[in-house]
Order: sequence, then C-alpha cells, then structure tokens
Amino acid sequence: MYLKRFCKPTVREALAAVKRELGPEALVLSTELVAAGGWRGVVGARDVQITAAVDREVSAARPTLSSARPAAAADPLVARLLAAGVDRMLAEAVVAAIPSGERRSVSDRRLRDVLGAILAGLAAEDDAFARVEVFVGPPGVGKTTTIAKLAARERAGHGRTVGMVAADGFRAGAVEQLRVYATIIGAPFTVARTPGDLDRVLARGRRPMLVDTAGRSPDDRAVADVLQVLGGRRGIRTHLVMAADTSAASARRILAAYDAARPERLVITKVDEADSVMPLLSVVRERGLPISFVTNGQRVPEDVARATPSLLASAVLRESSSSMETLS
Ligand SMILES: Nc1nc2c(ncn2[C@@H]2O[C@H](COP(=O)(O)OP(=O)(O)OP(=O)(O)O)[C@@H](O)[C@H]2O)c(=O)[nH]1
Ligand SMILES: [Mg+2]
Repeated sequence: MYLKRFCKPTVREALAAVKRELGPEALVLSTELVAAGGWRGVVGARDVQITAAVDREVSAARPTLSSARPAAAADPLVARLLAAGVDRMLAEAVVAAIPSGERRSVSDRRLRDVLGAILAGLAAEDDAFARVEVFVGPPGVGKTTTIAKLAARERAGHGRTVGMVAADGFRAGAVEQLRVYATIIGAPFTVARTPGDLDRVLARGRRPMLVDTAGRSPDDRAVADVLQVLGGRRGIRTHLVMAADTSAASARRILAAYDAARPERLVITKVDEADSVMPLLSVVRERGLPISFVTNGQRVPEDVARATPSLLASAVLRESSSSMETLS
C-alpha cells in the first residue's frame, strides 16, 4: 500500500490532487485542518490535509508515511465520512448506527439522516421567539445582519412585527446599520444608550424584541453593563453568535469570554464561507449548547434558517445549502 499526504486550501482541491496523483481508486484515510504553509499560515489560514492510500507497490521515490492510521482504511464508510469532513468520533458513531449489511451501498441521503439523528440534540428547534432575544458575540460575525434577517422574515412570512433594539448606543455606525434595516422592514426601532435605557425598553415592550449588541470584548465595561441588565431579567434568551469556520481553540476561548452572558443558544453564521463547521460543532457538542439559527450568506432575509437536525447534517457534509430556504 502506498500512502501520501496532500495539503491544499480546500477539500475540493485536495481531493482533486489525490485523484490526479493516485488515481480514482485511491482511498482517503483521514482529513484534517492544519496551519497553512508560508505567509498564509502566518495570517492564520488553514489548509486541508488529506492522507490517501492506493493499493500498489511502493516505489523508491515515494516512501511510505509511517504515521498514517491504517485503522481508518479498515472501514471504507468511515473513510468516506472523513473525506466529507466529518470528524473521526462522529464518523464512527454514524457507521455504528448503520447495520453492517447496509454499509456497502449506503446512499448520501441515508448518511445525512443518520448524521442528523446523531446531531438532533443540538438543534434547538424553538417554535417561537422569547419576549427578548439577545445576540452577543465577537466583532463582525453577523449579529446585526442575522437580526435583520429574522425581523424581515417574521414580517414577510408571518405578518408579525418584532421590535429591534440597538443596545450598543456607544457606536454610532452600528446603530445606523440596524436603524436602516428597521426602516426598510417597518419594525419599531429603539436605541438604548445606557443600561438604564435598556432596562426601561425591556420592561415596556410586549412584542418580541431582538436586541443587538456591540461586537466587543465582554470585559469591556459598557458591554459588561449591558450583560448585567440582561442577566437580571426574566424571559430573555441570549444567543452567542459564531462564524462557522471558527477553530476549536477559538470556539473554546469565545465560549469562556461570553460565559457571563449566559448564552442559551448558539447561532452559526457564514456557513457559505467555511470549509468545515466540524471543529466548531465538536466543541458545541462537548458543551451541549443548542443551535438556534444557521446563516449561509449575506442576503437579507433569505440566508437564515432555524437549525434542524437535517440542516446541521447538511452543513457538516458541506452539501449545497440552497436547500436552506425550504428547511427554514
Ligand atoms: N458570507 C456571509 N456573510 C455574512 C453572513 N452573515 C453576515 N455576513 C456579513 O458579515 C459582515 C458583518 O456582518 P454584521 O451583521 O455587521 O456583523 P456584526 O456581528 O453585527 O458586527 P459588529 O456589530 O461590528 O460586531 C457583513 O458584511 C455581512 O453581510 C453569512 O451568513 N455569510
Ligand atoms: Mg453589528
């Protein structure tokens, strides 16, 4: 057996290189995200590293890699799931759930269903908005855009109006962005410039309110004040927003940083831009934090959906997310 590693910016390119060099019968043994080489690595980019094998004589020019894990080759279905970007633990769980007699000819659809069933506990599947839904998270992950998508959908799809609240009054630009959306959508819009303001707004409103916060460190005094007001009220559901391509280490750091906000839900954004949501999902599985919404593009309001088991499975398997609208 001849083994070789391929490092490319995307899974697609890595698989193409495997095919080109080893031929179509090559077997993928493992897929991992590794730091990219050269300047891309310096700026934090990651490559996909695929270890593949082909059943032929080892030539002198192509030494065997001693570190490859032969166990994966033992089950072609595990290898197929690893190649699709699923992590090893999950891949093994999926395979264990499929009777051995069926494993040879299992369809993509069946794999997605089994994976969905395993991930089902992660889909929050809330059926309505809480009276106050707050969105917190690092800068630029898509908090404001997600709120706009949700408010616009509620208006267009159900004829219901939800209020939009900018709790980050200390940043003029961010407030204006939400105000413009609120005007277009026709949603009531309030700016809470101080924690006292926010307290009054939350006490007053009866319809569901979507509260936007600044993408700043939760250690920031102003953010901490906002979180304190929110933490003291009932009927509030806090969503931590993270981008789909967040690494496992960053996800752990962000979860720790936003612990004070007591997030009860996770929103995963920018699935369309991510090579893999697997590192983030692995951490979320450890924590058992239910996922409320998934976003997969910049379009308001189209590119958002409530997380369902099948949507999460599709995101892991990097299936076309065009099915998102029908799933929401
Ligand atoms: N490709 C893609 N882009 C997205 C998605 N969601 C949001 N964006 C883009 O990400 C950028 C930042 O979005 P915002 O909604 O302003 O992010 P934010 O978290 O409110 O940012 P701050 O308020 O600065 O912390 C915008 O250009 C959005 O269009 C998504 O699902 N996919
Ligand atoms: Mg914002």
